[in-house]
Amino acid sequence: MTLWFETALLPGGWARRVRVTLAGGRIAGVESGVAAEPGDERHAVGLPGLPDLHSHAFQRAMAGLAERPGGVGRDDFWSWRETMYGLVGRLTPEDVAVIAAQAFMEMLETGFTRVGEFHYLHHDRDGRPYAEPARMAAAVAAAAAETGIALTLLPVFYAHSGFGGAAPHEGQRRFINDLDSFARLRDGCAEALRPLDGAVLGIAPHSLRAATPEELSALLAMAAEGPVHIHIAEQVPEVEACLAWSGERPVEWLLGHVPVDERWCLVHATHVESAEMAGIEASGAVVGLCPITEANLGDGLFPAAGFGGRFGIGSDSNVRIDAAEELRLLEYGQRLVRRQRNVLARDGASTGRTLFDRALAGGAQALGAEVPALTEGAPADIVALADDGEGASGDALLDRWIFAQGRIDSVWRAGRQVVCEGRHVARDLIARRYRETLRRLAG
Ligand code: NGQ
Ligand code: ZN
Repeated sequence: MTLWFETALLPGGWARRVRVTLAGGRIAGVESGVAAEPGDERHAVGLPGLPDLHSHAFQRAMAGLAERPGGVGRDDFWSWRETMYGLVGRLTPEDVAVIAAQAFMEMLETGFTRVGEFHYLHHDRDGRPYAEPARMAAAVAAAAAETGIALTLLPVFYAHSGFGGAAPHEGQRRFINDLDSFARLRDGCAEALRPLDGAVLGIAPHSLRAATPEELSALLAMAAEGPVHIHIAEQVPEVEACLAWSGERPVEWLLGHVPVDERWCLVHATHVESAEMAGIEASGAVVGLCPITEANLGDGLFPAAGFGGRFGIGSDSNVRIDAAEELRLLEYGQRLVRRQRNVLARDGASTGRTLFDRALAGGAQALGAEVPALTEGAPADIVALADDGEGASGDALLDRWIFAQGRIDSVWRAGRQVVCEGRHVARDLIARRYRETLRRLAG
């Protein structure tokens, strides 16, 4: 099959009148400056698909349902977490498959073609492992297969409720493993990924709260290659608890005690000082920024303007799934605190182009995937923006999509068209099933 774009972003920059031939899930050839041929499918603007490097798909089921202050005292991240644990207590593997399919479908519709699923809901409602330990991971994999999104599965090791190996809480019972049960779970995850095209298996110590230094070393020995993700320094009380435990800040502790390198994704890294930022840069690790969730949860703001290292974007709690909006909010947070414009633009490119390129490269690195590109031999993971008729060209097309108006028309993943005229090809079925599941969970 051949796609023809009026304009497309190629590795060397923007080109006009571009023919992209797809074969076997990959790009078999790219020609620019050519006319469309009969039978070519014509589109306006071609882009590589973005990676969504951090998701908890099941949390999509509480989107918009925690937006009133609950109980007594201050409403914050920790009270939100109690609400989230309430949802965790009720979900079956069938529910998780349905909810994840809705989330993954929405990701594809907004231009994400790969997701990093930071997966920690492992056990049954009593906290007992399922007969197949990776039963829940298989539900996530089924949702990826159904929607077509590429999956980097990050099975999460979670053993404690706080620094220094504190015992887990009751609300965390579905997450908990020791190193042996986790090794079995990870084998089950590898099995669950086998039928998927382009899947990657990583590993994720949940946070420095949930894994001890000894457990971290054992996990790194267990997964000698592949991505390593960890939540870090998202909340001020977490930084304070880390200082009390170790005398060091979370990122400072991690960089000083663990061999952090290009395999690593430091999710959030919100509360960092300049020496910690320089350390992350030097390590080659990716910072996993989740601007919508970080705003929603009142986490704070990562000082992106002073950071020269690698980053990608994630939809995290999935309270709202929108690739362009994540990038826009990342820039707007910086504008609001610095009272400046175009803070993250660099190398003479526009802000939209800079954000897009950095999130593409950083996201792919964090997910252990090739950097998506419209080039021969690359996976055919392609997004087509509709023509808005306003005459923009080049980087201004990305600026319009991210900061103004833009509409995704089509998405191909591994050469298969999964979004057509802005809608996932299985939207009716996936969305109907999802609504039924949510009504049942609410009832
Ligand atoms: C999570 N989410 O694991 O889903 C976490 C909350 C925690 C975010 N950090 C739980 N956004 O960190 O303990
Ligand atoms: Zn998270």
